[in-house]
Amino acid sequence: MSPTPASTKERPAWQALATHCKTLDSVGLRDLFAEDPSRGERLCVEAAGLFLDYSKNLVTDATLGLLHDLAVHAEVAERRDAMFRGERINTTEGRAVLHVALRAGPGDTLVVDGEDVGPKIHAVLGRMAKFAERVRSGKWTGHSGRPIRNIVNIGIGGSDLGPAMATEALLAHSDRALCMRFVSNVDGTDFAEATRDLDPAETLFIVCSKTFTTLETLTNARTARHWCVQALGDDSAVARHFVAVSTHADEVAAFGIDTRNLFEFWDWVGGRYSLASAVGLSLMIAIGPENFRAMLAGMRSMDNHFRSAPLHANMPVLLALLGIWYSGFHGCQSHAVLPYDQYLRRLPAYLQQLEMESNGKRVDRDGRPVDVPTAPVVWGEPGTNGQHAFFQLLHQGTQLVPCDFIGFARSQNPLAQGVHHDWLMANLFAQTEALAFGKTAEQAAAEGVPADQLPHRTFPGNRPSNTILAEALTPHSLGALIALYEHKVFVQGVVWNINSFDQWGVELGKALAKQIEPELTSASEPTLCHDSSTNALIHRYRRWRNQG
Ligand code: G6Q
Repeated sequence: MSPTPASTKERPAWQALATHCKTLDSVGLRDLFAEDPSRGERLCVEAAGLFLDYSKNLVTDATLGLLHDLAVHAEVAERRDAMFRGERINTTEGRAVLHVALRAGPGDTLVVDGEDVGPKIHAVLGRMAKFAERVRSGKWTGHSGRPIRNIVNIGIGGSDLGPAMATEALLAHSDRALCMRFVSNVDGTDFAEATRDLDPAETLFIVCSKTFTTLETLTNARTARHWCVQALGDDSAVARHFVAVSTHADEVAAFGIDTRNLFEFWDWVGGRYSLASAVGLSLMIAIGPENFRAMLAGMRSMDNHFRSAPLHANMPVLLALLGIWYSGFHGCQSHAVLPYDQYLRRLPAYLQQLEMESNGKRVDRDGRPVDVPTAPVVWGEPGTNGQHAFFQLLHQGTQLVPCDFIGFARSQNPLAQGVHHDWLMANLFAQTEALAFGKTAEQAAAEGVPADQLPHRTFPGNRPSNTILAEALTPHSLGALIALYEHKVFVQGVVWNINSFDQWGVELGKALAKQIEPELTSASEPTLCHDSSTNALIHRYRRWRNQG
């Protein structure tokens, strides 16, 4: 691979796009669809059971050609292959990035530091499956011999968002007799509310932490241990009510969890890319090993597509390039993810971490300033709820917000002979149409809108969106969807020439909190050396805290 130039903006492919963008000022989606009646059938791609329609984007064939050139010049294919080869592409942490190995097929070879990691991945998956079956069948009993009915995953960030999102997404495929809870926040309310109606004798905690040193997780885990031991009256209860997921057996043992109850993963699995590892144990217990394997198969199927499809017909590459087109050339600073499926309620939060923690960077892989905008703010809510709230801004606001609409042809809950679902999907299609084509003043006037109201009741259109459809929300399609976005993030990171796999930006606040906590709790008034705002806030907190 050739050394990457310092400036992304100065690259010929970027410059060509900048020039091209100016020529599109007067081109709208109405014209593009009128000029090419087959555009809606042409600008789409199907892979791993997902169908992507990207025709309602502000692009011409020339735009797509230039975006393709950008990907070629950024060596997307070469860098993708380096990731799959297990090279240490996470340079600031000196690690390989091999979450794709977690879902490789039994016969596939994926090598890290000369070792084929397949056998150990499958060994852990096998142990997880055995354990999950024991819990699901009631054979794994608590300290007092009662079967486990409640599973509480304690973890945060990458050790929470994936399993929490996927467990909710696959509720319809879950054992409903089990009660699944997720505790992440150091705010005691999270633990208190998650456990208030649970019987400790029937509750299993999964302490999920790659490092096993994370403040929030260890604080919650200690509280959980106290809650459990106090109720069951015996320290040895921990053995039946706590298991761990981590890369650090020593820390797990130091916490007091028997390492026979440890499900391990490896440092080449990044937190936010770890759902397919033992971090997915809570999910596997909820949906069963077979469904978990179906999710892995969905991921694998998207991995294979990403690895083999030509860049111009490669779904993650297309999503990535379209995102770059809007942030880099249209000034878009946010991106909405709009799942038209209530089960995907947590998907926007999951993708928020995936995209913003991976690509919210301002220096390139060599530490030089990046001279183009990187990750936008990712946000969203399920449809149709969002339509009655923030869609106003999407349709008529002053910002351009590209959107991903995600929907399914068949509902898990086809109430009233499918009436609910047909309305849901009618709304999805209607929104993408309204955003793209809007309503002109002439159309509104023809509908009888009074002249003085026309400015308020016209819709500019030209608001871009992708539509992702699958037949149904299943473990397989969810897996494909997750891998799709993982690879989208990867491609964007390559084009922006940033390291998508570190997260140094979360460290400073953590370090300061460690310094401030004793200042909040010390018996004597501390001497504070912060700025005047932080000092005054700490003083006020101490005053009010101690009055209560
Ligand atoms: C994810 C991040 C971060 C991490 C959490 C939890 O990519 O690294 O969100 O997952 O900070 O870390 P532990 O799993 O080590 O507790």
